[in-house]
Amino acid sequence: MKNKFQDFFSKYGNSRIAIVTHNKADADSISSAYALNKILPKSIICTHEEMRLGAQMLADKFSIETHELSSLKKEEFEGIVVVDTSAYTLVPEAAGWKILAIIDHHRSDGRDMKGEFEIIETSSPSAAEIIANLLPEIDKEMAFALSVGIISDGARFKSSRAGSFKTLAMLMEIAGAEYEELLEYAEPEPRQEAKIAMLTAMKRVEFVYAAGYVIATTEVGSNESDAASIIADAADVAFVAKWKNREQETRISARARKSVKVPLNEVMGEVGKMFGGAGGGHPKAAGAALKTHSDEALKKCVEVFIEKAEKKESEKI
Ligand SMILES: [Mn+2]
Repeated sequence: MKNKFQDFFSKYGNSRIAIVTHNKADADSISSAYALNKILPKSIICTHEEMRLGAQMLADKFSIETHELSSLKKEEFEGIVVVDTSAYTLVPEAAGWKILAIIDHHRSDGRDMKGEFEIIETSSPSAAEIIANLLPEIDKEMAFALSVGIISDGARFKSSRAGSFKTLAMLMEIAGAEYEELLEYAEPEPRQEAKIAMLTAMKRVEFVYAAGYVIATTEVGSNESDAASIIADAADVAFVAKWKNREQETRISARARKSVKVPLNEVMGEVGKMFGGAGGGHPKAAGAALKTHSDEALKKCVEVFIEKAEKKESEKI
């Protein structure tokens, strides 16, 4: 992977490049883009839709300047580098752009981007961890940002491996930052409206006990992934839906406990296809965008999940 990155760097290191995060950039995505931006002197960072809170805090701290990909003139750029995703559903604006490189850690379902250079490591808990191990030089600011990316995407190290701790320790030393300070960015205090959204989601929770799992569903107007995380802490699996009227689509955020054997990225991928949308992500944290109303979408999520859980159970016997 290091060699692949070297090849990319010697070919495009001096090109005009737009580094693109997934929509609603999180700390992992923005810190990855920021670190690359620092070593690619003629690059800019593009991000679409409001960033997640931790990402916004990082952007403010380091005065990270971001642009809208759709407002750029293609002919002025060699192409784009996509970080922390490889699916057009999460960056529709990337359609039509030449993709020079993809650096990602998501599973292959829903992956429909093709890059000239592809640095994809699905066993990495974060894109930041991949990037931290690729770059020839890391300064104090990059180290701080990448540390935050690693901590925030690792869900309190639930999905970490030995290398994550090693990388983080190395970065923390460069950053000269304590864990507590990094955590303020990686797990920021939610805004008041986010707390209200989460509690509203909890108030509306419905659940079933099937195939050995407590499966919860609910609807929110915002903060669906925060709501899903908090509800999955009490249940085994949570599917949280948000209906977007303007796009006439439902966004689903799905989270599962460590012990859950059904990969949610597969559930989301399948349900996404059923309703003319797409889905994917990680086994314990996944999402989908669907062209149907939220109640129907949630029903299907539960159905498909149970089907898969029962199949897994019967395979064991
Ligand atoms: Mn990520």
